[in-house]
Amino acid sequence: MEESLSELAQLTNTAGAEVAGKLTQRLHSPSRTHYLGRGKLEELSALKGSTNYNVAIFDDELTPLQQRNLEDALRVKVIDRVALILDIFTKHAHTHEGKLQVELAQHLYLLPRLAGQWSHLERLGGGIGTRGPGESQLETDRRLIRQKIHQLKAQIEEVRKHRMLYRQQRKRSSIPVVALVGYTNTGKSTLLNTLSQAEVLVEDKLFATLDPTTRRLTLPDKGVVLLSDTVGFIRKLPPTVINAFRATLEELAEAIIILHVVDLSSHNAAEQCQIVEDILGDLDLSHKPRITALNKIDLLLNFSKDWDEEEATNYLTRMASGAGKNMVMISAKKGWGLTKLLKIINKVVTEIGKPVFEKSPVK
Ligand SMILES: Nc1nc2c(ncn2[C@@H]2O[C@H](COP(=O)(O)OP(=O)(O)OP(=O)(O)O)[C@@H](O)[C@H]2O)c(=O)[nH]1
Ligand SMILES: [Mg+2]
Repeated sequence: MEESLSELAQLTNTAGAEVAGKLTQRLHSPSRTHYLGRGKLEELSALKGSTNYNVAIFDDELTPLQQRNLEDALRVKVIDRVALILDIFTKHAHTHEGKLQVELAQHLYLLPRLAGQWSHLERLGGGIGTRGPGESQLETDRRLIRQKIHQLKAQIEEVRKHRMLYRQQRKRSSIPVVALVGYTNTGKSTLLNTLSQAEVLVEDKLFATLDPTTRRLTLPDKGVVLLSDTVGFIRKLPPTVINAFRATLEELAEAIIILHVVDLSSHNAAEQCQIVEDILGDLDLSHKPRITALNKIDLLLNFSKDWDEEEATNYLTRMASGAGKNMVMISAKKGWGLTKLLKIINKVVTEIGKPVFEKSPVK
C-alpha cells in the first residue's frame, strides 16, 4: 500500500499538483457509500483546515456513488487513480493517434460513471410517473458519449489500417522489430536514445512517452533491427483503458523480441516485473522471445539504506538472477552494459531466424 501510495504521489506531481498530505485506513472492505469509514472521513475533512487541500485523490477506482458522496462530504473535487492517469495521458499525448486513444479511454471511463451524475436531480423529480429533467439529460448525455465512442473507434480504426499498411511494408523489407516494454519510468526512452542517439523525450515523470517511436539499430554483425519505444505499464490500470491503446500496443504483437526494461534501483522492481508480465499475458505476448535489461545499476552503487535481512536477501537474489540467460545489467544513462545488450539482441535475432544485412530504406 505504501508503495502504491508513493507512486500515486509521483503521479500527482506529474499531473502538476502538489501533495498536501496523505491518509490511509485499514478496512475489511471499503465502504460502499463513502469508500472511507465515517471516522476517517471526518478526519480527512478536518485536515482541510490545516493543509488547505482542494482535491482529494483516491488510490482505487471509486464508484460514482462513492465519488459523489465524498464530494458532498468534503466539498472538494474528488478523483481516483484512473482519472489521474487519464489526466496525465491527456497532457502527454502529442500525435493524432495518441490523442484519439486517450480521448477514447476517457469516454470509456466516463460512460458507466454518468449514471451517478444526475441521480440527485432524479430524486428531486420524485420518479413516480415523471421523467425528471435529470433523467432525460442523463439519457442524452449517454447517447452523446456512445456516439462519440463510436466515432473515436472508427477514427482509430483508420489509423490502425494505416499502421497495418506501414507494418506490411516493414515486413516486406523484413527488418525485425525489437519492442521495448516495461513499467513506467524504468528508462525505456533513455535506452532508445542512448542506443540510437534518437531524441525521444526523457523525463523523470510517469508516462513521459505515450506515442510509439521507432529507431533503426545496427547490431554487432552489421544486421539491422528496428527498436520501438511505447507507452509504459502501471499497476491498477483497468482493461478498458489498456484496450483504448490497442492500436499502439499492436506494435508489440509485431515485434520478434520483447526487450523488458526493469528499474533495478526501485524497491518495487520485483512487483513491477510481475505487473509487466501480467499485462504481457493479457496482450497474449508471453510467448515472445524475451530479453531482460536490468537498468539503472549506476544508482545501486551509491544509495545507502538500512537493509533488513529479508530486504537484503530479496535484493541480492534479484541481482544474482541477472546472471541468467538473456538478462543483462545496464545503465542506459551512463551507457554501461550496452555492448553486451547488443550482443544478446544479435544472438536472439540470429536464433529466431535470418539476420538482416541489407540496409533498406525505412522511415
Ligand atoms: N541514474 C539513472 N537514471 C536513469 C537511467 N535510465 C533512465 N534514467 C532516468 O529515469 C527517468 C525515466 O527515464 P525514461 O527513459 O523517461 O523512462 P521511460 O521508461 O521511457 O518512462 P515512460 O515513458 O514514462 O514510461 C529519467 O529521469 C532518466 O534520466 C540509468 O541508467 N541511470
Ligand atoms: Mg518513455
